[in-house]
Amino acid sequence: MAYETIIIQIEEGIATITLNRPKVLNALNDQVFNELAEAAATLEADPSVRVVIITGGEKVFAAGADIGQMASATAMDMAIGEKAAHRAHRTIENMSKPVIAAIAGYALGGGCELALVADVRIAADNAQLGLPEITLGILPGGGGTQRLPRLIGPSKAKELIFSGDFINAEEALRIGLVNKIVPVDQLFVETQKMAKVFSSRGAVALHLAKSSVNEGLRMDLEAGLQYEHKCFSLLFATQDQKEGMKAFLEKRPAKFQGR
Ligand code: DAK
Repeated sequence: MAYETIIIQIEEGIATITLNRPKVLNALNDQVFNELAEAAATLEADPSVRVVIITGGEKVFAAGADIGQMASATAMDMAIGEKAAHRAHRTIENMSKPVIAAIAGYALGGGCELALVADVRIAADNAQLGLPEITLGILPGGGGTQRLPRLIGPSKAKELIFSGDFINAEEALRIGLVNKIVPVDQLFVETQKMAKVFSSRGAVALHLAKSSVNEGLRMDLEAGLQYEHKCFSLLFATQDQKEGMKAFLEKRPAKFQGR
């Protein structure tokens, strides 16, 4: 598929998806979400890709869903059928590979919600995050009312959702919305560094660790612990487990094959 609103680059097993609608601060319309879903499915199926980075570049991550597209929508338009945003979120969130959001500038509304779908968020020091939907007379409908409280707790999430206020990178780090802050001119270098660490690990162990966390969050603790144990046990069927432990005992770095 030829993409018009995103750019994909793959280098040394690390795929970078860059949102590319600079004139509207990367506002997310259905075309962007459809292309994101398609790209995520394609990268998931590509065994050479080990880690995925989603970014908007150094100026802006995304200023939210495209308000122009949403302004005249009816309740039925919103209620009926699977939404492109939900499909994109689900496809990205369910990838077996780690997904890192590299955030510079605004990550607002649907932009913040897209970042919430990633496994890890790295913020540039110029990042501003928020869920301003309330100021438009709506609520965060792309998972914000669900994923944000699970990440930072309901009380702080409600404050952000009810006020619509933007927060800077430091506040985002303080409340656990992002994992780290880096100078904006180091955003891609630092994100690549983290991606390289992830890509050096065993792909099956990464996949099952991610699944264990994500699925576990949908279960009660006892069911989650049982699910974790199934994932853990399954890893003893992999060559990577044999290699990882053998390498430790032989005092050398492991060479994982992702099998
Ligand atoms: N949509 C469309 N265009 C946008 C936009 C957006 N979200 N954000 C900015 N733009 C456009 C502006 O209209 C302007 O276009 P021109 O006037 O040049 O044609 C251009 O980008 C530059 O923006 P500004 O001139 O406003 O730039 P400033 O630096 O002055 O301000 C700003 C930057 C980010 C503070 C401001 O643009 C702003 O407040 N933008 C809107 C932020 C916002 O309210 N975001 C939340 C949108 S609602 C769902 C899935 C998702 C969602 C809902 C449901 N389902 C699956 C059901 C998500 C909803 C949302 O995200």
